[in-house]
Amino acid sequence: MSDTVLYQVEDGVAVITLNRPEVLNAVNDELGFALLDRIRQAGKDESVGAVLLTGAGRAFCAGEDLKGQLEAVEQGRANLGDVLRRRYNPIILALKSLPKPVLAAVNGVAAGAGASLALAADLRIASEQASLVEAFVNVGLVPDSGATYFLTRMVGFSRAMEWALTGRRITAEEALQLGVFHRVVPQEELMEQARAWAAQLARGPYSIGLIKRAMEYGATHTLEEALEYEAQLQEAAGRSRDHHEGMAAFVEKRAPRFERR
Ligand code: LHQ
Repeated sequence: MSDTVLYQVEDGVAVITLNRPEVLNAVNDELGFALLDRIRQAGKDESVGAVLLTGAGRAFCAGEDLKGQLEAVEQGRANLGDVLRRRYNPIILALKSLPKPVLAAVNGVAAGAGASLALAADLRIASEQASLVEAFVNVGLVPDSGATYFLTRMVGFSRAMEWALTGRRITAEEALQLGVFHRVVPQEELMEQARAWAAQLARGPYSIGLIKRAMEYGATHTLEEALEYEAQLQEAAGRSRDHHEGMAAFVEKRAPRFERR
């Protein structure tokens, strides 16, 4: 397996680390496909209850590897639509459809498709030095890998347009104010806090996967559709052992012990 993506399971958390620090974890074919494999592996592994996605070195991810991209363009073998369909889009969909919470620990700059990766996580904890750059416009491209979908929903159309058209650096503080980052902590505390938060999420009930689905569905459907979908998922959650355990723990005034069943 490629060492461009590191994978380690501890405390029920699959820690996935993008690992090309010399190019700020820019994504080439090798890293992209390794990342997809690792996300799928975390999905299948029953001992994994949450995923923690981060980057090695001083950056989270600088997006597509522009050096490789330039070479491909000059050799006439670049089809960016294909790159997205084969590599990035499956990664984004794999993260969103994983029935386990995904926490991004944004340890530095997240640019272009690298920012989209952070946005595709369910939650984001970031260091004070982190930033987001919708860098696409700076290299003559359009926002991709879900940027148009995530940003318009997270910060509203007007702000998303400004970020996309300027390609300016969004500080951790600004992202925190707008709710794009959920927590911002000093750099030296980032991984410890991220691991603790992810481990806590991993101890959650079976319904966590359903919650992800319900929230995504509710954000893109009518009230009538959302109500019906909630009813269907609640029926499933209501039959889970963890729901029973949750009620029993409440009545017995103790902490629940969920089994993700
Ligand atoms: C890099 C990169 C990089 C290679 C830094 N590639 N080496 C999807 C599908 C298909 C095709 C195309 O695109 C896409 C979506 C996209 O992701 S498009 C957007 C691609 N990304 C960017 O445009 C971001 C480019 N990088 C930057 O703007 C800056 O590097 C940022 C703002 C991320 C960080 O700036 P600094 O902290 O000043 O670092 P730096 O620029 O000095 O970079 C450090 C090294 O990393 C440097 O290498 P060197 O050998 O000079 O030390 C950079 O060349 C390399 N690097 N990003 N994407």
